[in-house]
Amino acid sequence: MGAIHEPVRLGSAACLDPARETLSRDALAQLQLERLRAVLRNAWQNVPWQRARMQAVELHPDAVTGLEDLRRLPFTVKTDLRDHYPFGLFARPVGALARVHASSGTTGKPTVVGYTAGDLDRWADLMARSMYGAGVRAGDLVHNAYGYGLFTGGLGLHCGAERLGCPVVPMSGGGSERQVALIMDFGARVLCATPSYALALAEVGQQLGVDLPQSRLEIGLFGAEPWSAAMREEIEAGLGLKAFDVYGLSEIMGPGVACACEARDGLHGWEDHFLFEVIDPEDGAPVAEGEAGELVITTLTKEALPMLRYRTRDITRVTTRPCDCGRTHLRILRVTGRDDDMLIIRGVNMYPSQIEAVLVGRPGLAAHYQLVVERHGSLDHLRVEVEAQPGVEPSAFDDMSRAAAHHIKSLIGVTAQVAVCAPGTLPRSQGKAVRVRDERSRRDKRDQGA
Ligand code: DLL
Repeated sequence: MGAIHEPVRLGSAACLDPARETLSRDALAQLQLERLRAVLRNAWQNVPWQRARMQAVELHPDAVTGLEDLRRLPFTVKTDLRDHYPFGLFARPVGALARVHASSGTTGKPTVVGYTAGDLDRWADLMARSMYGAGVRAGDLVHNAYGYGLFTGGLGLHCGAERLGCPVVPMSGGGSERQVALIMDFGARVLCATPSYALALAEVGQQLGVDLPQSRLEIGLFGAEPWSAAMREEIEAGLGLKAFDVYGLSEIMGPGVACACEARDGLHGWEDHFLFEVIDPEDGAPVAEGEAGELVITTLTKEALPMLRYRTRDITRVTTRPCDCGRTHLRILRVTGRDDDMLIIRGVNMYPSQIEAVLVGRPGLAAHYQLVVERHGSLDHLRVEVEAQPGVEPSAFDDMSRAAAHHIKSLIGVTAQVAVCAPGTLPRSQGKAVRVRDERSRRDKRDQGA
């Protein structure tokens, strides 16, 4: 648990929608089955590609008798959306949509997602439910520093806050000095941002001599990228608030698919709207509850873009154990990284977040870091660049580097060269942080004369 410990309110009193949020597991499964049939019918009737896939495994929506029938369907992956760019997997004509969003992706075409008015309505409800679970209440001023635009973060949090009855300051990312000034002047109680941008705001506050921990901020809703427990403590100390993890992805809805409650022991995944599976990423087989694997999500109520067994690439564990808060919906434990972010350094598999967990909080080191993967001859080489905290003597950098490399080796098993650098030298994020600089492909391109 983080730096701030507070008693947890027990029971359903702290739910926005207690009837739904505390349904028995049996009642939830029954509701899921009814909704699964409806979403399969929607896909069958309106998305020819989906119907063909159902026909191929002889799964007619009306013949579904149990949730396990879904397992007969193949997975959906991101490239399926790209292959049907822009609207080929939509179950509604473009004219019937209320909004589109898209995620940029690093290569090729963006992934485009669409919403009916009903989808937006349910999204706002779920986002409001998530925020309420984290302690946000009607009337709280919400400073929203997630990017507005095609990214789902800005508008997702915005509409959820409005649905809850909260006034919103629609800042978007960037312009950090102004953000700090307005947090102080307006007296926001809630900050919404990526964890890396929240940390950047804390730093700018310090540089400006503004005492952000003394501001009226009390709650932070941070997500859209992996972040460690150590990072949470840094952010809480730097901003003087309690930090909550919020998870989601555009293909499924956007933010608010899952969110931490006041117990902060995992993120409740809203099972009345989504069906969660965890699979072995290698062979697609289900893993036992509590085991790490790839999260697969089926939307149960999406009209415009029903997603069946979508492989998120996110690695996590889930539990259906009762939560202290009284909610019955399963909990997704911290998402430690994406399958496709995994690095293999001389045969050792690792995620950038593991390095973060080792480095952040070590004496003298700041929470600003970047991983650089290079190729030395035929071998991959990992260099970790991490900033020293302001005030640390540069003469101490070498010893700090050696100590950090030793800890990385003993805790993760990876040999890394650590370069402790001066404060302020690494790039700061305004949204999702870029944690890995892969210099291998650059070298390859140079070699090919590109
Ligand atoms: O990042 C939606 C979002 C916005 C979530 C604001 C939370 C807050 P995408 O841009 O489609 O959507 O990226 C989705 O981001 O598959 C994860 O890999 C990662 N991600 C999202 N939330 C978390 C989190 C938004 N809390 C991808 N922890 C997902 C770790 C997260 N990773």
